[in-house]
Amino acid sequence: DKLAKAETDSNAQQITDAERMQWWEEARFGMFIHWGIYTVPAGFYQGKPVSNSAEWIMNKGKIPIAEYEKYADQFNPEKFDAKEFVALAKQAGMKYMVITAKHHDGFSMFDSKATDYNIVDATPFKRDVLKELAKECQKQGLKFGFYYSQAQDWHHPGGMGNSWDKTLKRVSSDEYVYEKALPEVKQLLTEYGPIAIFWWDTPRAMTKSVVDSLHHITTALQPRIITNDRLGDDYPGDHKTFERNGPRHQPEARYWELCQPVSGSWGYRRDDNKFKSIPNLIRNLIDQSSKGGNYLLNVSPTNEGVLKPEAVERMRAIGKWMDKNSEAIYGTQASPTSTEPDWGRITMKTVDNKGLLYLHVYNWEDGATLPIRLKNNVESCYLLTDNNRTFNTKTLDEGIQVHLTGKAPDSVASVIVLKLKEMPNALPIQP
Ligand code: FUL
Repeated sequence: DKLAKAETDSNAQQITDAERMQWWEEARFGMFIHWGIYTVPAGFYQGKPVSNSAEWIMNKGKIPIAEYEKYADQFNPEKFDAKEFVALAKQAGMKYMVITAKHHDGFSMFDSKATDYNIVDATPFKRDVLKELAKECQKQGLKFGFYYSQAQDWHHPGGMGNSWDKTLKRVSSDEYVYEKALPEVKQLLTEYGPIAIFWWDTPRAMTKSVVDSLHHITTALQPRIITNDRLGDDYPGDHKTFERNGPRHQPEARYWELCQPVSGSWGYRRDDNKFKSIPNLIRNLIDQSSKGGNYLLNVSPTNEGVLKPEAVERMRAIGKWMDKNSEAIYGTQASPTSTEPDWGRITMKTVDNKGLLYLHVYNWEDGATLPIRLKNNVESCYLLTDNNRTFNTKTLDEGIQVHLTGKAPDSVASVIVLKLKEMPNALPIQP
């Protein structure tokens, strides 16, 4: 059968982890999408706002299953256009997309064979949005992956988390796994083309044998797949996840990712106006890169299937900055020296055994000196967007000094290239 064949293929291919992770590590930037029937109540239940994150409304509002199910009847996002979403992600400079296939509420956003409680069978919309996005990503050259809530399922009587609906006749969690989670995961990995990422959520109360089964079919069916650390308690996955706030220092894990909503909530809520500012978003991307991590920025389609103008405006603005500066993001490594200098951030590449540093200057002042704690000789120093604009540097005992002149070329982050004559040699961290 398909699984056996896939296993043989995967044994034949045998790629190393580093090879498998390469595109992901170079990508640095992806789009996260939280979308489900919770966009119908959009954060409000019985006239009142419920919970910060709109996708939790069923749980936080203790909405009975029979009542929550009715949101599906009103889910008709007719303005949805997969092509536009993928194009926008690309325009922003994102290299991959991860979308909620099933969130904790248990509603499947695809034509699930395991349950009718899905977007095709239970809504007037009747379209498999995951299939449309998968196809469009392939067409436009974006890596594509799924978020899947494997443990929590507030709709299934064996799923974890629903303690408020007393009409629910509990069955064992194994029953849930074998009836719904496993078959759905299998379907997602066989009917949607190449799946680059499986983003598990959350590692609660999963038995070892279930974790092993889920892990096994995932990697057997898509040998190049990348998974996060949220499948089971002792399951490291390929990469570590940070949520909402990134690390202050470079984490020990080689591969890690910060996911963060562009506004306050993951899923769309109609009163959410906590949009992060454009400079903040661009600097968040730079910040993760400077510590060697990826940035998965979440957007929330509405019940009509579109993004709010504030979100679109932000994606485009990030894209504008990336159009000029993406060389300082893609394929870079963490800063070889202190991770949070007060003037900005540093990313780095190695070219011909020499350090190529990108200084992302946030606070630019004419005549100011940027201290870089490196003991190196400088080959050249110039503005990334204009290599005729060069800067004087000095190598002193306390490190390299870069002298800024003139006005800031970019009000959010101006990137200076600092080419070293050797590999970077960091001075000890100052006490
Ligand atoms: C969490 C979930 O509970 C949130 O709803 C959201 O999906 C976030 C990315 O992960 O664990």
